Amino acid sequence: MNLPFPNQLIEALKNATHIAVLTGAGISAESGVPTFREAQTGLWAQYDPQELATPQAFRRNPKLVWEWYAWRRELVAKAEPNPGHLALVALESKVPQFTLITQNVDGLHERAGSQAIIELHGNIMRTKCFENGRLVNSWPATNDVPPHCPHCGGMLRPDVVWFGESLPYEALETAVASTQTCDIFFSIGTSALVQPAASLPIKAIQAGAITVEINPQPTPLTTHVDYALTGSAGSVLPALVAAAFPPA
Ligand code: BV8
Repeated sequence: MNLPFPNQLIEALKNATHIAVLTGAGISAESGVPTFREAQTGLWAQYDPQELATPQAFRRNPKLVWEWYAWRRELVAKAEPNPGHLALVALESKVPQFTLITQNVDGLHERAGSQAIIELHGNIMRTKCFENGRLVNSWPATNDVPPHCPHCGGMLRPDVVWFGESLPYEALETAVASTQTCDIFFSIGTSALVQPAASLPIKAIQAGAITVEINPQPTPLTTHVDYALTGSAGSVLPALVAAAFPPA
């Protein structure tokens, strides 16, 4: 791990007025939530997540897709925020403006205590009707898998953005706006492959922000950022925040 951190990066953090952060599945890896592209474990090893996370897959086999998300929901419910999530909460308290943009659907940033969260891809703990799009908090307990909407009888689905579906307009607009005004943009724990999220760090670079990537592996973004910090979010982030804002 890159210790000590470059002085210029530490100074930039200390003087930043607006920090924006994009996170991906990697920041939840140390909470025990498998990353999106890691081989799914056990029963799900035979499926490609990219194939399952689509409306076509849900129409073709609603039971399989519903059960995949039920398995993931259960796994996420047992997970706890890790030091990487908590370091972002600490960082948020140190700067005048902080924008946290996440591709993750696990809700761990919220459970860690982050405030300004933009969920680009929705949240696996919320459920909505596949037909009318309305959020549903409860439904009649039947043996139906997937269960049905109490309002229209349509099938229920997780409130996440599937491949081929548009991102929530407001969320994307706010995320793009933050790339234009932030002093520093972090890309943490993402393979930088999924669009349009992966275009956010590029927009920040074009707007003149200082850019930082935190990832144990190189990504298509690595050669474009100012600082590529090689390592896990759970160890690099706490060390970086402590270096820039030493405990009193
Ligand atoms: C859309 C929710 C308009 C569901 C997800 C250009 C423009 C627009 C669209 C496209 C485009 N080109 C292609 C498209 C289509 C598609 C796309 O991007 N395809 C890719 C694969 C080429 N995009 C879409 O369909 C988007 N829709 O743009 O609407 C539209 C409409 C119609 C037709 C066309 C366009 C919707 C995308 C959202 C899909 N939904 N999730 C669910 O979760 O089930 S995306 C999914 O991937 C997850 O949300 C995940 O967060 C996201 C990104 O993956 P990562 O987070 O990066 O995770 P990954 O496993 O890949 O990587 C983990 C990283 O962590 C690795 O780098 C690893 O090294 C690192 N790591 C591991 N351990 C650690 C760590 N890092 C730090 N610390 C550690 N300890």
